[in-house]
Amino acid sequence: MERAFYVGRFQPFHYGHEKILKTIAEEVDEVVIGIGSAQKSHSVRDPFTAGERIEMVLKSLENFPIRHYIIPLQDVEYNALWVSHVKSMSPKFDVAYSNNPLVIQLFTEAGIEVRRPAMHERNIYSGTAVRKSMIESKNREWAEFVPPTVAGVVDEINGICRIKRVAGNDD
Ligand code: NMN
Repeated sequence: MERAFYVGRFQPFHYGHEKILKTIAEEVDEVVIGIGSAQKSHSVRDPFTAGERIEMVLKSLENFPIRHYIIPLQDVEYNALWVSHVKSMSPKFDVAYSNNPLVIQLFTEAGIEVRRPAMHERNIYSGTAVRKSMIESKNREWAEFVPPTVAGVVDEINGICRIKRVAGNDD
């Protein structure tokens, strides 16, 4: 039985994340999904709360073929302590999946195997691009980058209005 760990901010959860999770599901038996920077919300870079992001991920993985745990992970001030923090919050895992250079460095130094999942059309399916589209879009262009379940959560919480306001672009 092999269990993986995959952390992201999921601001918001988009098709790029879904693709990576499908790859992970082909390679391991279980995955722990860490909702990173859980304490952050209501900013342009981090518009959604940990609870909202948990709902986005959970609803999008309804038919996901392997067991998955979703855990919120607050940031810690000391990068050197982050892996210990993650280990204390997560079910035990055998391998981490990440393309984030800092995450790769910290896990590698801690002796944890890191696999780098292939990224699918990185420039299109990136959180930054989706958030930019949310701020600028007039006709729900952003909704093309996320599963319908995520668009549903964003609508329910009036998320577009929120991100436009915090970006100062709500006129
Ligand atoms: O690649 P993204 O989507 O940004 O996700 C990585 C997550 O891991 C972020 O939430 C980041 O804050 C988190 N992280 C936190 C620390 C820390 O708290 N010192 C270190 C490395 C990664």
